[in-house]
Amino acid sequence: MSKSAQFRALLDSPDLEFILEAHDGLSAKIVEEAGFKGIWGSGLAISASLGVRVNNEASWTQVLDVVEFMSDATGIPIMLDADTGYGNFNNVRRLVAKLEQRGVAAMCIEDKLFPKTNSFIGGETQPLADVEEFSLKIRAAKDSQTDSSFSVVARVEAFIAGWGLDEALLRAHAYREAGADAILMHSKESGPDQITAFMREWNGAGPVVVVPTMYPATPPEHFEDIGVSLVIWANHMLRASITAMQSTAQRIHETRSLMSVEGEIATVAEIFRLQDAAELKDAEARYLPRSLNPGT
Ligand code: SPV
Ligand code: MG
Repeated sequence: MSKSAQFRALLDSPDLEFILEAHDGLSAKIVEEAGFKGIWGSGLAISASLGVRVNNEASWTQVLDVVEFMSDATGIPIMLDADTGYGNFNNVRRLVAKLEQRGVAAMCIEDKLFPKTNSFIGGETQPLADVEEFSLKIRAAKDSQTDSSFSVVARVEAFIAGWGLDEALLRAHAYREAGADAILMHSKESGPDQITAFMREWNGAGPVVVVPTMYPATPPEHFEDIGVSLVIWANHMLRASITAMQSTAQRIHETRSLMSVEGEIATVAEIFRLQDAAELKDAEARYLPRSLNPGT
């Protein structure tokens, strides 16, 4: 199955599925090795790993380069968090073409304005996109894809921006009607009540994706019970690496020695394994003339 077909199957399967954030080739590979069936190419995590803010400070082609490394490094599908689509319908059409070329299975776009602002920073003051304009953007994305399995997920920011259930439902139905393969309903409340209320009224009108960053204590069974299709663990590889890197940097700096961390961090051999250095060694034995390959 192609990566895009694999991702579509995650959305359409009756089972609750999970994908985890990655932000570069290495983290993507680690997510795959852990057993996940898909990867969230998080805008927050990719921008943070590049040392910039999430407000579209990294250009869309710079993000594309990162997601290409992620795609090359893995065999499971990636959904790119494409923020607001980096422009209007026309920018989105070109984005879809480029994502397809790079083997990215899906993209998620959100109904806010370019340049984007993070949903967890002062959300109430964030203007939403016009419903018709955003619906047509989804339509343009769906019309422009050449791989019929490429998925477009429409993210509704109504709850984030302080609107209620009616606005969330109106937008979700409009985007589904426009061709979205799934709806991502976002919430920043500390419990799942907004999502639960939405799911009741939505009544199975299409696959729903959620991002429980702010309601992490919700048991997975609850998402199953209310009919969610896909859960995104949106930033946990980045956060884990920040904690590990801060601690390692501090300890090496304070002790002026590597012995404070040696034995607790990945070995150099583990780096080589993750890079599949063994494959290159095999290839050298086959393709390098013996005179240039003294190791054989
Ligand atoms: C991201 O991971 O970049 C997201 C999810 O968009 S959130 O940060 O929850 O808005
Ligand atoms: Mg994002």
